[in-house]
Amino acid sequence: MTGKLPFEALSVETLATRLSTNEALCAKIGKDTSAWKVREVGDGNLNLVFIVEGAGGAAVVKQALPYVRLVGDSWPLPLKRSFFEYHALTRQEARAPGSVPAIYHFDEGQALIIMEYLSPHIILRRALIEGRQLPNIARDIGLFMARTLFRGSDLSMVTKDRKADLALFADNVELCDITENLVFSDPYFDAKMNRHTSPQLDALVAELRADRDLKVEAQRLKHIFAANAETLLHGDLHSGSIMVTDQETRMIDPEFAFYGPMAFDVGMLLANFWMSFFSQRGQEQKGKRDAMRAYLLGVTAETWAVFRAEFSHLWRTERTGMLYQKSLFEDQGDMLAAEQALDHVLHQIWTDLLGFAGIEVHRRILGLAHNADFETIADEDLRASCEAKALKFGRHIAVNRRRIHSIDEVNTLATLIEQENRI
Ligand code: SR1
Ligand code: MG
Repeated sequence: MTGKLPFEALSVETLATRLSTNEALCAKIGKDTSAWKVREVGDGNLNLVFIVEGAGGAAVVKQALPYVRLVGDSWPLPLKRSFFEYHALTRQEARAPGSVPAIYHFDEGQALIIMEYLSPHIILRRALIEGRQLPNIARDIGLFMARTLFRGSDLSMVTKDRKADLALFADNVELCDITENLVFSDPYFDAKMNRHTSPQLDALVAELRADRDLKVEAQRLKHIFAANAETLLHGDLHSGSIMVTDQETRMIDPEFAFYGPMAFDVGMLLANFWMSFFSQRGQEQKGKRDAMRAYLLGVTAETWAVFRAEFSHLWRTERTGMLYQKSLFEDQGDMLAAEQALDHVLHQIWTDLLGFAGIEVHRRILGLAHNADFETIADEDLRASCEAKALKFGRHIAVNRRRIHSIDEVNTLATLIEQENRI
């Protein structure tokens, strides 16, 4: 298959024939296509994902579709998202080695990426729903975020290179548009594709949509998201974009990558841990989840601590970009000025991440794209009760983000809300 042929979606039936001459794939899994076994495993909202196993091994073939898979061809979406995913993966590998799957081949015309089959990894969201406590995720994800966000910014990069990269990713317009609408706006009015657990949440949803402070804050955050091209973001760093074993953690699916505020990836990620925390009560049929809840709050605290420590380390050792130049601070013997500036930068990330986290929680309960943490709770009253607590938590951290000073404060709030009786 070459990039010159017109785009055609692969299928389980056609994949072996169409990729039989792909050298990278054959080198990985073996040339004998009669031995290839193909499964389609995509459970995300947008793309096709195949696992192809041959006599010599296995690989993943991911292909974008010209529309949103979750909705269908009534919602067209450009194939070029695959181009952005490929380029984001190469940058993430360079900036945080070993944190993403290895890439074997990219075909722009067919919008497909052939990459490493991660096994026995499973999606982190799935592991958390099952109540599994992964020992390394906070460390691995904290390091990934600090390294990619710092090294993709003007704190580190040569300005000319960063501006060229900024221009490249600026074309990922349609994926940004999804986030701008689905995350920041739709949850706060009666948008067409929204849904929520009804009628249980109706009153609370009406209350939130009439909440002036919340709506203004959501739009202030959207303004930061759209106008603050600080670094190359993953852009969709939730627990469904991370694959894990007990030992290993890999980040996948950066098709939403673009230059935006550092706090966005961190906030979205932490929101997904807090949502997992509030969903645990709905998963307790097979046993209490007290230890899991404690684990999840520990993960949020450790992730933020690792992020801060690594970001601070990079600030002190790799600050080679045009921002906060060493020539103004350390080179003049003024170490404290550099530390003071670091405090400001980290404080801004902290304040903004709380806002992004709050609205990420809201959009997963009020918008189009829900998450399995809550969706797998079959008892709707129980699900609504878990969701209501999460909504209340999200509202508090978004609106009060400038008055919250530590992750312990946030986790105490989560614990108090979890223990309250509501609905
Ligand atoms: C229409 S796409 C809905 C969501 O799926 C992706 O994973 C992103 O999170 C997006 O917001
Ligand atoms: Mg995805």
